Amino acid sequence: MKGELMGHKCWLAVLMCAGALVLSSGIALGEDEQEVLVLQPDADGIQRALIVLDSYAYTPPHISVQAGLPIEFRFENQSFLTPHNFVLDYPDVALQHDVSVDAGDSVTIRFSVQTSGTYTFYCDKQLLFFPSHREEGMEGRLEVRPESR
Ligand SMILES: [Cu+2]
Repeated sequence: MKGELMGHKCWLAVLMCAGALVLSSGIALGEDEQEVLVLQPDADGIQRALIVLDSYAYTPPHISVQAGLPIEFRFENQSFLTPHNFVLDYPDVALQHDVSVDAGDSVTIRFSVQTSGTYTFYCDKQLLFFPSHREEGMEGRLEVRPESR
């Protein structure tokens, strides 16, 4: 493309590409060498993520959010028959959720976390005497970054 033909739309495209690069750099490596999805607030200030539940994993398994800002998680259970859930059990910091998602279903929750730290979430579903889903490895990590000033 010739330079003199670059109108506003082209520059907008260039800016969006640069923005995409910045966004993709949000996928960083954690201390355990696994990918962490680092959420930034959308234009409306909400930090959003889609989390897929399957047997026996969350995708993505590691998510980083900022303390004090609203978080919106949409859970999609892609298992054919197996119900899963999303449990966060930290009453000391008012972070308690037990969200059940039926097979093929989806559920959206909104919450926020005031206290920075690393919190483990897991699925505690269990069929009869079989190991629980958590024992099968169905757990993940929510990292809460301190509020920026
Ligand atoms: Cu499960």
